[in-house]
Amino acid sequence: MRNLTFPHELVSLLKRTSKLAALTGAGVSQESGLRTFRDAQDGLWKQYKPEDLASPEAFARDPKLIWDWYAWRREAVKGVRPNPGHYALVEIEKRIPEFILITQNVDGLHRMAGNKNVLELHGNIQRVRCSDCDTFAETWDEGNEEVPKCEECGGLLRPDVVWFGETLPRNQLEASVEAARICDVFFSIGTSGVVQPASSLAHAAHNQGAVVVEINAEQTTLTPKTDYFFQGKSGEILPELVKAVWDH
Ligand code: BJW
Ligand code: ZN
Repeated sequence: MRNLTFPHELVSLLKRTSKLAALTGAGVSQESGLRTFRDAQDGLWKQYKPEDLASPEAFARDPKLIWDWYAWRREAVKGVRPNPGHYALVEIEKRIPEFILITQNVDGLHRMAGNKNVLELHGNIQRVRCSDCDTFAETWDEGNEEVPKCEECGGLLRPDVVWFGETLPRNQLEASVEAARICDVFFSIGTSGVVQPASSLAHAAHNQGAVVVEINAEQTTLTPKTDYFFQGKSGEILPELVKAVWDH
């Protein structure tokens, strides 16, 4: 692992800051072995673009295809564990009085790692609900030839995630907007920042005067607006940052 040094002003700011909001994306789970959303897909799913599968139109056109894609991803998520980046965010939550973790990830790894104050903006892949009446399903028959149906109304079951063109869970979005509005420091970690409205949170935080810190393997459209940009893996940079700020 590289030996990272962090600017003194950032270390000193993080020591005294009381309001920090962190937005995470698929890059944070990459080191747990999950593909990022915009990475090329594997195996059976190589021929599809994820953007073309994550929509109500795609589900209406071919519900079985979409159900199978999510069933495959649910299996992939079951076998993975949080990585050092997730655990570093747990350490940060313990040290910052008003810490809020806003995630676009549907994999549940932040809660598994131990973060408490988590807003899941795009839902959770392990939950399944009816596409007609919204009733949650506790169990369903995965091995069926057809998409499993709702016990209440017979509607098709679907993952409880937010697809393109759908609105985000209202309470989670409102709390995220408020966190971006009042925070002193905003972290954007492992997200390409191409999906609205999540990506506008960092810009809102920047516009209200928060210090914006980005950690990403690549530069993004947010990078020019950040106060600090650290290029690399969040599973390496976040633990080093925690050490530099609080382990002295
Ligand atoms: C690492 C790393 C390591 C890798 N360490 N870093 C035109 C203009 C503006 C907006 C729109 C528009 N047309 C339509 C819209 C709205 C649309 C939108 O934003 N579209 C854009 C793509 C153009 N948004 C919506 O529809 C949203 N709803 C909405 O706006 O409602 C109001 C409305 C309704 C109707 C009409 C219009 C408005 C809903 C968005 C829902 C997104 N859902 C998904 C799928 C969830 C379920 C699933 O997982 O299948 O959420 S899409 C997908 O993208 C997923 C992710 O959460 C989200 C963000 O992706 P993320 O996390 O950033 O991943 P990647 O892969 O893009 O990036 C990974 C990053 O990690 C990269 O930068 C790497 O470099 C980095 N990295 N390894 C650190 N180890
Ligand atoms: Zn139903």
